[in-house]
Amino acid sequence: MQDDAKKRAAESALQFIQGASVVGLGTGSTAKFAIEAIAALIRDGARLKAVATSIATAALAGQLGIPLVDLNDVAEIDVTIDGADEIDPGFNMIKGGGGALTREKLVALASRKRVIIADESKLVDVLGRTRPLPVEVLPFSWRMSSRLLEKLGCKPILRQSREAAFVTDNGNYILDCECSPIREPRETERQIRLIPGVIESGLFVDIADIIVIGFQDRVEVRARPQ
Ligand code: A5P
Repeated sequence: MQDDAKKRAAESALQFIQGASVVGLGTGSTAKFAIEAIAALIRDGARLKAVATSIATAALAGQLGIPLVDLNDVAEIDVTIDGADEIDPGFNMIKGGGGALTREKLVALASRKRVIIADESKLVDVLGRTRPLPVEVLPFSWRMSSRLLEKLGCKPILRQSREAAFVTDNGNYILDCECSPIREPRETERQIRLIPGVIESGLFVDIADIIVIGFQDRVEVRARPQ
């Protein structure tokens, strides 16, 4: 059922790629539905190239026949469609449940339009209630970064994968930080980014332009409040 809602949101988001030539492809189970729908457009003759936000997404896009291009080889991305872990009423988000937050943020920042797709379970009143905040850190100094995150009031846990530290596509670690509630996402983001060894945080502020929310029986398209 949740998959139906994700798929509904993903398919509705395709309206925003009309006229685009370069699209950003997000990461995760919701983005996967958008990637499949974009592949279908290309099979039907759409002339699109894509920038992937992760190795997993690049592999999926490659299998589906989507022409990929490196972020360094495009001046700009027309529109990016990606998922989210939590979205607050101001369109601030937590992302990085899949560990792709750094590339996701870079691709979003290189995009003229950012469309976020999600099922209704991702809507929250305050960030940090249902999910920890992922922070990507250099392995060399992860314990120091972790201690400094604790000083900000967070409880960081090193993400594990098969009994070893999870390693991102960039060769780094993820600290999943319980810092609930995140009432001032912009300020929290600023403070986290000042910590030595932090590569990127999963707080996405002023990034989502449009959110497309899939419900069991409908889709809602919302534009970011100004
Ligand atoms: C990947 O690192 C994340 O930012 C995803 O975009 C986010 O976790 C949403 O994933 P799902 O669509 O699988 O919930």
